[in-house]
Amino acid sequence: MAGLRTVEPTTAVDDIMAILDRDGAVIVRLLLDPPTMARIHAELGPYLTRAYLGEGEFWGRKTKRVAALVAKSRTFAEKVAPNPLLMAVMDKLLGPHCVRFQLHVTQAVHIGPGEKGQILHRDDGLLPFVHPGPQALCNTMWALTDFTAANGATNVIPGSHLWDDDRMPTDKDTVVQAEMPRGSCLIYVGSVWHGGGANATKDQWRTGMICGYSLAWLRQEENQYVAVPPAIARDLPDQVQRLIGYTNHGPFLGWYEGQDVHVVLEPHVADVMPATPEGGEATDETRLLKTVRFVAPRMIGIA
Ligand SMILES: O=C(O)CCC(=O)C(=O)O
Ligand SMILES: [Fe+2]
Repeated sequence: MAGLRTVEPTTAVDDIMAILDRDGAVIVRLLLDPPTMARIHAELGPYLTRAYLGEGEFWGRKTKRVAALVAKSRTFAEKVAPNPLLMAVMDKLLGPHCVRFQLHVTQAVHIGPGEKGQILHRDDGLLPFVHPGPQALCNTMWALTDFTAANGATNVIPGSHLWDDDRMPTDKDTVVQAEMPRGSCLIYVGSVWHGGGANATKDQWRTGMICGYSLAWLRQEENQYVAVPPAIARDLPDQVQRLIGYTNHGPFLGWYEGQDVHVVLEPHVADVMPATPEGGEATDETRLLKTVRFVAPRMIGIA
């Protein structure tokens, strides 16, 4: 049974892909520097303080969760979500199955002293795909504090991404913890079995951030348009706007008024497209809409 490998940020993407193919997970050590992580921690601090403890076996009872991280931390939006190494990995992993990939979920997971281990699960269990199969999503877990065996470093079963749907984890399976210093990042594909670790410390909180990506023709786990509404998204870098979903998948999926939904973030576009004058000619915008309606069914072979 494979272990959990740790690589450096300078490691070739193909080497990272080979580890992901074999193990379903890999740790990238110090992918961001500790001062950047400290800045994110400071931006999220007030939200973590105010957050409620969870309820139940999955969410934990001594664990706080804070989502919508793109809206709450500018540093997360600029440095974590579009991280170049992660973009390169997602390009290789998800790229072959989509025109583009998207941000799927963001969530800080703040595990308190005395918390039990989270139930092991597959993050892609939310989607109706058969295992094994191509990855529909891939999540990452960033260490905002050091992740140690004692404070609840994420549990992973290396190699379990290849299991079929009938196989469940048992005591015989080797569970490895993703121990890593602050600023490091665990990349784990959607089908690998994993869960938050138990926090056996008396006084340490283990703080991590989930940042996940999925094929952009799927529904996102976290509704990014509500989490990051246009009024906030408008100020983000173009790449991040598109990553969170403010662009179409190919020409026809996710459009707004027949156009690339990115227009809602552009300053010259009215929030709602005006109606054409009665009996008037189609404007460029309405013409586009008609083209979409006409062409799309033919493209998928039903007309
Ligand atoms: O907190 C962790 O280490 C993992 C959390 C997790 O897997 C989840 O909430 O889906
Ligand atoms: Fe998970």
